[in-house]
Amino acid sequence: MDAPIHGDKELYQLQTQAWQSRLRALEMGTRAGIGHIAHDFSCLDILTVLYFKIMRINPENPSWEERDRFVLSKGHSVGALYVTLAARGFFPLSWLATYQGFNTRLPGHPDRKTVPGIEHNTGALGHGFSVAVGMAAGLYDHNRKNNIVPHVYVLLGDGELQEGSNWEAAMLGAHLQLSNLTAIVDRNGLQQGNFTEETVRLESLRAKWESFGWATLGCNGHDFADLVQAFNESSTSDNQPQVIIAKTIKGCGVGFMENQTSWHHRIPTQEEFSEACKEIKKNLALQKGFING
Ligand SMILES: Cc1ncc(C[n+]2csc(CCOP(=O)(O)OP(=O)(O)O)c2C)c(N)n1
Ligand SMILES: [Mg+2]
Repeated sequence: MDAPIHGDKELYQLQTQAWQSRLRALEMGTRAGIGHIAHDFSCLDILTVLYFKIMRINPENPSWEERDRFVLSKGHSVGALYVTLAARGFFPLSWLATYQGFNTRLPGHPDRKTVPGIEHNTGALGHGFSVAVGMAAGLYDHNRKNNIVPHVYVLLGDGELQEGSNWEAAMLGAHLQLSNLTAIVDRNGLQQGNFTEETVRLESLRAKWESFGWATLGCNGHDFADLVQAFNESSTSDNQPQVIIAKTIKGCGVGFMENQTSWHHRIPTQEEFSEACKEIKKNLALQKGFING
């Protein structure tokens, strides 16, 4: 197992990693001419904290039995997962150039058969969460005999929560007292073509999860200190599953993409690509300055 990164520079290092991943996701999606770039930017910081700080994993042995598991229930954000897995060493960075190409190992939604580190195929919204509940139930140590119980993390879209199957899964997770399960809601307020609250209202989301018996936390999904604290706090629950409602911005990091419904399917033009690269590279350079300074 890789040692976690420690020390004062840790948050800067995580942030730098996330900017680097944004650049890769932008290049990958633009080259492929297909993908969900703005959605990737919404959850990239969450994935960076999970894979570089929180989860017990071993990229050299992706099927290590004691590993923590991650399920990307909002499977359309697979671009964010690919750049994170590659940066973490699950597969070579060179694979990213094949994203969504002919005979690629990196298709437009997660495929556990072709990509090391992917636990479950997703893409049809409203399914991944039920699978994660099943995984956590299977791994749960009912007799409290083992020191290490693998933890299951699952990332859900907020629009995805309009699928009823999620609430059946939430009920079961609480009933089984799955303290080894953490759901994260990518609460960007947008779904396909509109705002969630104008499509099917979700609020008060926190009260809903609480009433389903989940330990419920909120955080800023782009603030690394806040994210780390939320994950640490969530792990203290001993008889409840936990949910972190992470307030995010769809398109976060590229001004003209942020919070725009039009960026659900759009791919940048050459001009937009250059502008987006400039913005990301500026932030990347700033972060690197912090680390070196
Ligand atoms: C069952 C199902 N219905 C429709 C879709 C098409 N679809 C892909 S992304 C998306 C919007 C999801 O919104 P949200 O969960 O908020 O994710 P975000 O767009 O914010 O990343 C939809 C409807 C799908 N993948 N699965
Ligand atoms: Mg959303």
